[in-house]
Parts: sequence; structure tokens; C-alpha cells
Amino acid sequence: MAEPGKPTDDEAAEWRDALLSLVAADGPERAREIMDMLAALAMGPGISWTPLRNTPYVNTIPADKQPSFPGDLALEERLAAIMRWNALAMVVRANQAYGELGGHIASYASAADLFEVGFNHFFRARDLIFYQPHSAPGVYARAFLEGRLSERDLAHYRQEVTAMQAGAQGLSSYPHPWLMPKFWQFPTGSMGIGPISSIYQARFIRYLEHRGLQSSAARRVWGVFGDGEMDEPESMSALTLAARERLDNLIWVVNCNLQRLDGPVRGNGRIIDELEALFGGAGWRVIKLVWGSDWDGLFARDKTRALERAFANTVDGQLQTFAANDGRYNRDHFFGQDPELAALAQGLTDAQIDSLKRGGHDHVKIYAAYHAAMETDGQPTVILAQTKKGYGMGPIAQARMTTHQQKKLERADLIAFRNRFELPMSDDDAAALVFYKPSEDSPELGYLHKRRAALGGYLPARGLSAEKLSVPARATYAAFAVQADDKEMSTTLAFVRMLTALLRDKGLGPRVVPIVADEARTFGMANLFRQVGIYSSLGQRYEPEDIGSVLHYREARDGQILEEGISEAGAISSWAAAATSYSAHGLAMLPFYIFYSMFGFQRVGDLIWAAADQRARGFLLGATSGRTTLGGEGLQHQDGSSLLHAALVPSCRAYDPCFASELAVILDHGMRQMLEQHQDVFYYITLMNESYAQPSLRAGSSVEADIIAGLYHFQSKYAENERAKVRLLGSGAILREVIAAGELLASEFAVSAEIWSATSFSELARDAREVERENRLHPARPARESHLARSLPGNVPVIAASDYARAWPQLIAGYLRAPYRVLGTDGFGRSDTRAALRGFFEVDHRHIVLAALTELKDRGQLDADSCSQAIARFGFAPEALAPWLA
Ligand SMILES: Cc1ncc(C[n+]2csc(CCOP(=O)(O)OP(=O)(O)O)c2C)c(N)n1
Repeated sequence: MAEPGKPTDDEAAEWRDALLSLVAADGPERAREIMDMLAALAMGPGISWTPLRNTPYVNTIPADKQPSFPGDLALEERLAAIMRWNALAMVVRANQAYGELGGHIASYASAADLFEVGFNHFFRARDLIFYQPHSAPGVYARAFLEGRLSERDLAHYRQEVTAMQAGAQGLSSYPHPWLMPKFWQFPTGSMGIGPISSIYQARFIRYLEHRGLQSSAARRVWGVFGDGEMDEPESMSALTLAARERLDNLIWVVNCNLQRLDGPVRGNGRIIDELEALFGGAGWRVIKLVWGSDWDGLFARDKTRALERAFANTVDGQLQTFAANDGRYNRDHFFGQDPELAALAQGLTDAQIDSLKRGGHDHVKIYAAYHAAMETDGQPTVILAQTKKGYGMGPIAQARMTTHQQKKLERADLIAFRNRFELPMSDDDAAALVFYKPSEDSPELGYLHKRRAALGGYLPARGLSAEKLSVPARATYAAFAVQADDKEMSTTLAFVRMLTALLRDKGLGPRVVPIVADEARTFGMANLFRQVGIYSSLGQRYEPEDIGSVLHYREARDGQILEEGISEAGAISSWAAAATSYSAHGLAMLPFYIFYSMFGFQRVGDLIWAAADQRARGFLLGATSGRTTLGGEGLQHQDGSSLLHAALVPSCRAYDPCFASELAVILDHGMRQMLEQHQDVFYYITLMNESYAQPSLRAGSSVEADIIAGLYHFQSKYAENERAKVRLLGSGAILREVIAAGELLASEFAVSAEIWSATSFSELARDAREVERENRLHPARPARESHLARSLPGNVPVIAASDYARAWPQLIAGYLRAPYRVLGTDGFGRSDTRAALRGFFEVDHRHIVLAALTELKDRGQLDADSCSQAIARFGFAPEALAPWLA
């Protein structure tokens, strides 16, 4: 094959000359049209040509097309040098004081210029910015110069606890809205979460606009991410969505320093080429920002395109080695590889070769790339910026394999860094890692403030307020559930009825965001398609097959449902965007994402954790929940653990209601807490697909508060000739087995039973934990009682059963005074009828009866015969394998 710029023979030369003369005569636009026409021909049968997905390893924006740089270049470079220094000093100082704190220098060293051009020219105050996590020190360094963080704050990098005691602002290791709620908007420390979140944030901005809720006012979402980070499935999974939705409000800058933590990202290949093909194929505009301005002269003199050929033969591992070595080495090993290259380098000194910049370190080139991205119409843009990891950190760190972890620098290294970036400080100050801040009336700070003022204010900054949204009276959407009068329905159905009514509410309705991942029909939500429509930026360009039906599939530009297709990662990212809209957009929204509970926390737990970090407010509904309640679907669908995952997320309130009335109380409470009281919590509620008689909400002054607290007295079954007494706790669908067990105990075994609905074991445990701590730290005060202790006083044995692993009811074990036994569904799930599965997992009413009798036997209140008789009567097989072994 002919190499670029080198025709092999006369025929090829003729074609080449024809193209070049076409460009000269009619311009590149016409040349592109002709090429498109030829390409269509060539791709047809007979030739079957497939186009290359890669362009040469050079900048997409040619030097003669780049706009002039509008800033004060020298001043901006000085500012970047100061940021670099303070970021480095922050990390090294923290580590000198406490070696265990960690921290990173090399990532920001590579990204500093990418950030600085953004901050000085492009990142507007209302834009949403996702920061590469390991660059956090650089962002703090900027806020220090802006006067938003003090020197004392910088001295508390990665020391949030000590900072609190010292009255300083602790600086979190990575961007973190929970730890720095006025500063960071998005947690990006877990790789891949930032990229996918940024796409759904950009789409959510469009959603708000198309639904007439908020004008986007040309707001953009910027994301600066690592090239290593692109390997995360989450980074890649929504690229086509961004293109399909024509998200030209989204710009990614991938910091291609060619290294990750352990070594090269693609030692034997080129990550920039790989990403170019991938993003281009997904429909993004790709802008390669590979070489700095001082290469322009070399390219101009390189008539035979020897440089392009050399790059085509150089893999990233080798580029890293070139970056780690000096000018002499590069002259010998890069330019020395062929006479044409050697000739190009002839006019350069070794020092000049050493200082040849990569594109991502050249403000002028970065400006050109960002400027082009801003002008892009109808497509998201990715800028692939080549940088050097540990840029400017000298021979010990720049592009070294170990650079990611480098956090200690010796006196000589610090002085060399000071020299490299021409910082006006003494040797001793450099060695002492003194933070450097020019005076307030210096040109540097004047410029910095002026630029931010022109762009609308300082960043990052997280919004804290949104207007209060009134929650409709419960009777308007849940009267049927509160006064259910034993009508049969599932809690899923009850939820959908409540959601449907909430959507109709004039005030709150438009703020409700129903979200599904291709399961709306599964959960009986198809009626919503017609009622509120499915959001599509394109409207509906086809006549749906079911157009004649009352429930037809309706996509609309102002549609309200976010139907995310089979992407739980996408759906939860949409949920997080809506659940943080109160902060990101100052507009409170109320998302309800309903999903197969098995494909929630287990599948996308880290994204849920990130939403919690982001102080999300909204509802997650784990439907078809419970290991024995979703009978026939088999193991991979049957969830016995999601409530445990949920219990571990500090801002998550997790509930397992049995009855529609309980659900109504929880929804009402949650909405008020989040929308009226602005508390940073979210709710996880399990829903069942089992249909059964729904009792009305039990009367009683404290019932509603008790439902929220996690436990309320449902009823008691008294035995005639009572031999003993037990308390039975049940949650979710298994509460009905508990009720049946109570009846059996009272009628057939002369044991009275109090029956309690445990709507949330995790809420009970949370309260008990808090009370225990308070009492521990205040021994002289009268001890406070937890809701659990108040509800279950005395020494009556307690038996609990749920459709989840035993660890869920066991969350309260440590706080109960009375003996406590739990039944649960540990083990692998399987398919069968609900009755068969509940028998198999030993959570049905018969097993609950046996557990109660056994407890009473162990306390000496009953004899062993009672238990043996029950085993025989129920037909249990004592030698059968335990369900968790089967
Ligand atoms: C999900 C996840 N896995 C692993 C890590 C640990 N980790 C932190 S940085 C890093 C390498 C990052 O490389 P890259 O994205 O290329 O960024 P660079 O620092 O090189 O600019 C890794 C593996 C993480 N933060 N998150």
C-alpha cells in the first residue's frame, strides 16, 4: 500500500494530483463532495472498499485554520505554572507530614494546561464540569489563588477530620459533593462514573428544555477524563446515545498522557487512534490535539510527510520512552530513525527538541480545539489531547512508569521544578514547599479574576437551593391504598396507580420523572405511554404499530417518561441527573426509577453510591422483589439481597412494605422530606408482583410514624389457655406468612402472638445505633429508648421472617434484649410456585410456627414434643439439605 504522501507509481500520482488540483481550484468543500461520491461507488459491490477509521497522527485543526489566541499567553502560562506548583506542594506537604495520606501529582501535571484554557476561556459558571479525579489538587490550587480556599485549607488536603477540628475546610481527595457540598458538583473518583454521568446530564438538560421546564441557555457539559479511564464499560456504554441525541452541549477532553496507573494504556498500540475510531464510529466529532505549535514549522518543512510515517510506526510505549528522555535521546532515537527526519531536526538544538510540546500542553492549540468543539453543531465532541504524564516533574517522574504514585520530591527536584516553570521563589522556599500566591494587585490575579468574571463566576461551585415543591395531600393520589378494604392488588400495581395520580397533580406532576429500563410493561405502566409520553428529542417519526389502541406507544419531544432501554447503568445515571437537578439546575425534580430489584444495587451499586455522594433526592423502586415472590423467573431475577446493599448507603432509606397503605405512608413521608424539608436522602422501596387482599391503614395515632420508623403493631392473636407468648416480625410479602403463623400458633398451639409489620429493618437499626451511641456518650443522662426497644419491651421472644437473606432482619439483632430468631432466604434462588419456594427456603407460616415453638422449647416454656409434633404434622424432612447448600 502506498504510504501517505508518497505515490508509488505514475497512475497513483495522477489521481493524487487530480485531487490536489480539485482542492486548489474548487476548494476543500467541493473536494469532500467528490470524495463522498467516489466513496459511495467504491463501497458498492464489486469493489467493497471499507474506509479507514483513522486519520494521520496529527492535529485535526491545521495551523492555518486555528483562531488567534485571544488571551495573554505569557500570563496564562505563568498562572498555570503557579497552579502546578501549589498542587504539587499540597500533595508533597501532606505526605511529608503523614506518609499514609497519599495523593497524586502526575495526573494534574499532565492536565494543568487543559484545565487552565478551560477556566480562562470556556468553562462558564452555569456549565457542568466533570473533573478528572486525580487532578483535584490543581483545582484546589486555582481556588486558592481565587481566594476561595485559604492556605490553611490547602494544608488540610486529605484531612477532613482534622480540618473540622481546626476550623478549616478539609479538601477531599477527589471531587466529592458530600464532603465539600459548596464546591464539587460531581463525584468522579470512581473511574467511569464521570463519563457516563456527563452524558446523561447533558441529555437531562435537553429533557428539561424540551419539556418547557428550563431553558438550556447554551449551557454545556464538559468532562475531562483519563485515557485509561476510557477502558471502563461505563465510559463507553452511552457514546451512541450522546450522538443519537445530537448532544452538541457535551464536550469531552480525554487527557491522553498515554499512561494509566501501572504503565502504558496501550503500550503496543496507540490509544488516540483507538479512541478516534471508537468515538468516530459512535457518531462523535473527534478533534485530535496531538502536537504543539513548535511542531508546526517541522510539519511545514516536511514535504514528504516523513513525520506522519514515523508516528504511524511508533507505538505508545515508545512515545512514553521518548517523553521520559531528553533532547539528545529523542534526536538519536526518534529523528535519527531516517535521514529525512534527521534533516528536519538539524536546525534544532537538543534543548529545543527537549521542549517540543505535545498538543495538550500548548494553550494556543488547546484554545483552537476547544473553540472548534464549541462551534460543533448536532454532535457531541471529544478532544483527544496528547500530554505527558508528570509533565515538568523532571527525570525522576516525567513519563516514568512509576509517576502516578510519585508523591515525594527531594530538594534538588523541587528546585528544578521551580526553575522549569520559572517560579519567583527562593531555593529555600521551594525546598520548604511554600505555597505561592502573587499579591492581590498583581497582573496574574487581576487577570484570573477578570477572566472568571467574564465567564460568569468561579468554578467549581455547587448550588444548594431550589424552591420548595408542595407535596399533594395523600388523599389525592393514595386514598384507594389507605382505605383499601381488602381489595386485592399487588404493591407494584398500587405504586403505579399512585404514580399515575401524582403525574396528574397540577403542581408536582410536571416535576415527576418516571424512569424505566425497558420494563414498563413488566410493571404495568403501559398506560403512562399514552398519558405522559416517552421522551424523545425527535418526537415520533413513525406511525406506531398499535396506533389504534388506547394505550399506544407514544414518543414525544415533551414526553415525560425516560425509557432508557436495556441499560441499568444508563437509567440510574438518568435518575441521578434528575435527583440532583435541585442542585445542578436549581430546579427540583422527583424521579421514580422502577426496575427489577435484582438488577439494581447488585448491578449498578457503584452508580447508586455515586448518586448518594451527589446528595441525590428521589425514589428507587425495586420491583418484583423478594426471592420467593417472583416465582417463575428463576435464579438470576430473584433478589434476596438488595435491601442489604441499600442499608449500607448512608443517605438511603430502605423499606420493604407489605401493604399498599404502608407504601402510601412511606411515599408521602419521603416526598415531604425531600421536596419540602430539602433533606439529602433518597428512598429505596421494594415492590411485589404478588396480588393479595390489601387491608386499610390500621387506625391508631402513632401508626404512620411507626411505619416510617420501621415497625408497627399490626394485630395480635390471642390463644385460649395461653401456654406462652411470642412476637412475630415480618416484612414485605412474608408478613402474610407471619400473620398466618400467628393464627396457627394461637388456634392450634396455645401460643399467643403479637404480629408486627417490620417495614424497615435498616431504619430500626439506624435509630437503635444512634440511641446506643448517644447513651454511651452521655452516661449521666437518663437513657433514651430506641423505637425498637420502645415497641418490644420485656422478654417476649421475637421471631422475624423476610423474603431476603437472614442478614436483613439480623440488622437489629444486636439491639434487642429479648431472644431473637430469624428466617430468611439465604442460598441460590430457583423457579417454582411461591408456595413451593417459601417451603423450600423455610420462610412459610409452618416454618415460622416451628421457629417460635423451638424458641419457647429452648426457654423451657414448651417441651420438645411440641416441636416434634409440629415437624411431623407439617411433613418436614429433617434430613433434607439446607436451602443454602442446595
Ligand atoms: C473504578 C476505579 N477503579 C480503579 C481506580 C484506581 N485508579 C485511580 S487512577 C487510576 C489510573 C487512571 O489512569 P488514567 O485514567 O489514564 O488517568 P491519568 O491519571 O493517567 O491521567 C486507577 C486505576 C479508580 N479510581 N476507580
